[in-house]
Amino acid sequence: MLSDTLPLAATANAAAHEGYEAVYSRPATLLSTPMHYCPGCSHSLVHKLLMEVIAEMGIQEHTIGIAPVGCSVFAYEYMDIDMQEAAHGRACAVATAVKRLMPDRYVFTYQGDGDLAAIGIAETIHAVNRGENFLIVFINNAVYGMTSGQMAPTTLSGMKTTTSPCGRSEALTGSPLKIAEMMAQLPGTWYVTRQMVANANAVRRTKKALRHALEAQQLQKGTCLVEILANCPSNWKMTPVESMKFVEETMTQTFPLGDLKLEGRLCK
Ligand SMILES: Cc1ncc(C[n+]2csc(CCOP(=O)(O)OP(=O)(O)O)c2C)c(N)n1
Ligand code: SF4
Repeated sequence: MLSDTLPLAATANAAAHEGYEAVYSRPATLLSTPMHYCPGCSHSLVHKLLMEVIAEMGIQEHTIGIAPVGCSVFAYEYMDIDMQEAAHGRACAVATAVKRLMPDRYVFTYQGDGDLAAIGIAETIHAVNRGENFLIVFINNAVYGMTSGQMAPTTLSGMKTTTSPCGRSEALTGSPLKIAEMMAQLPGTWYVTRQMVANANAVRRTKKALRHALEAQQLQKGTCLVEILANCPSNWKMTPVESMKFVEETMTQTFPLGDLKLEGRLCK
């Protein structure tokens, strides 16, 4: 049976292969607006996962997302939920206000590493330290994507960026900031995990983590943070396939995957 929600192109394609069942469809929470992301960019995949979770939980009318400044600045054009734009780095401050004013809503921020770990690090730490009851979706692609690939706090040691053309030097700029590890140390966090979307299993685990984090909001026990290792093929100057391989084989060396805090307790 073909889904009514399938876009025309997919329907036509499936119809051309009679006898086959269409298994992929767009969740009702994800608008059909063409996305502006570069081909192969993780942002679009994470948008889809997040929207699938919200659709599956039946909380479309009860969720408010806070959009960042960065490549995902137009997230509100794609997610069919209530959304509020925040100034660069201020998503956690805005989310604090939204959640406190409307405690019955599911609230999440969606932030890149420039947004969360650089300009917004103060807002993030203080919101988490207060144990604000929302979800932070942290997209770590190791660079400032939107502004053409400058070094971010999470840039890997030795990684070349437009502002570290010879490779990031720890002596000059410190070591990559491990946001998930830092946040897990704060008593305000309830659930902290690091995932990626570089292969099918990892995609499934990321979706599970997002669902777990949103469900945890009902408990009102504190902040949940899902860090997702992402690619930026355009600024890394790699093909999408090469960039996903880089995430899987190189980024995970600096940023190990897995849960760091479960039910308010450190895992490792
Ligand atoms: C107050 C302020 N400072 C700087 C900028 C410029 N700026 C826009 S996006 C961005 C970095 C975005 O990088 P990141 O958060 O990692 O997201 P990505 O684009 O990689 O998804 C910067 C510095 C801005 N828009 N506002
Ligand atoms: S510049 Fe990088 S992060 Fe931004 S859309 Fe392109 S690939 Fe994605």
